[in-house]
Amino acid sequence: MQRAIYVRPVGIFPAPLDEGEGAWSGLPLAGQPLRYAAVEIIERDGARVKRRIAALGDAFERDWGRHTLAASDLMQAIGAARPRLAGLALDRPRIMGIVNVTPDSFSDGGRFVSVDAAVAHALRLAEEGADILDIGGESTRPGADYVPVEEELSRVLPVIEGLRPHTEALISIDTRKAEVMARAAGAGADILNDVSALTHDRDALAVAAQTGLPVILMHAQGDPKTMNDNPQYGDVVLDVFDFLESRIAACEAAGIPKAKLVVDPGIGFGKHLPHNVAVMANIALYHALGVPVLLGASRKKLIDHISDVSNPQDRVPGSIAAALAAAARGVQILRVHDVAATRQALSVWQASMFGTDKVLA
Ligand code: 9MG
Repeated sequence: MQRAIYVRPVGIFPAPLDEGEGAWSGLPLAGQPLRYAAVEIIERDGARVKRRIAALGDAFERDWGRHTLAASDLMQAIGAARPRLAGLALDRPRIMGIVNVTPDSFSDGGRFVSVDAAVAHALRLAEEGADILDIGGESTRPGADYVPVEEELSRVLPVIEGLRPHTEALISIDTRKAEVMARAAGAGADILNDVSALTHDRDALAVAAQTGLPVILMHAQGDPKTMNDNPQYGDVVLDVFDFLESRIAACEAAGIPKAKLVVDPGIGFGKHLPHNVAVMANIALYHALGVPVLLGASRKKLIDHISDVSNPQDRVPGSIAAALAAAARGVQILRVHDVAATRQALSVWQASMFGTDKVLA
């Protein structure tokens, strides 16, 4: 369903270390040490979309007519601290390291197809500072072929079983298939990461609910095989919001509480360059969904489109730029290939942003 009003926090800045009583310091952003100073109010009526920036005072004083309650609910959702995700505090940006257990992975060329190599790679990412290890056995890069369930299970289960006793990092299973979700949960996975937001497999909602695990709901338009042929949107930023909001509602109706959900706008999934950059520039809008936000831009094609870097392994600087821009907008989880480089960049970004290396250590 299409919303009539959306609110995006803008003017995001580090919270003053000493927020003296009565001192104005903006409004809180998702329980992070960040504040916002203004909002973009977006009104939508069919194809008509009106955007305007309002200072917080104006936003509160103005009568938004029949939208007043909705606007205030959205601002409430933007401000609320997010609960821990599988025990992980989300008051600072967290790193999800990518472990592709696929022969055709788009960026590591299938280098980690053997179980031992995949486990060793994952443990190295954990050493380098990954909070979450995302294990995937089906490539979802544009044009990728479908992988049968038995094949996917044979790729990911031994890796999860091999990893579980050796790391305290959280393990997420990147899959669209209900059976893989259930078996991965049994093998010790902590989080489900579904690029189809539990729409691909008709059993996925029920099975995800049964596992009791948190779920990452990603937006995609179409199936990986053909998704980037001709993606169509009214307004990509708002259409993605509406889709994610409807998937949160579907999860809640299926018994998955909102406290266990994460949303992800799905960079590159049924999106061309203008769609991807619009979503990244407006990513703070998704805080109004009231759940943590994840961004996965690492080594993706959009970096080539922007900077002309055809080899995915040469896209580390662009990947880090995307991650830092997202962190500055309060995005809680960054899905990356290059954990050590991202960790270093985030640490320096945090120190420069907050004036201390202690704030988010
Ligand atoms: C599996 N996978 C590939 N890209 C992704 C992204 O951007 N987000 C999430 N959640 N998963 C992804």
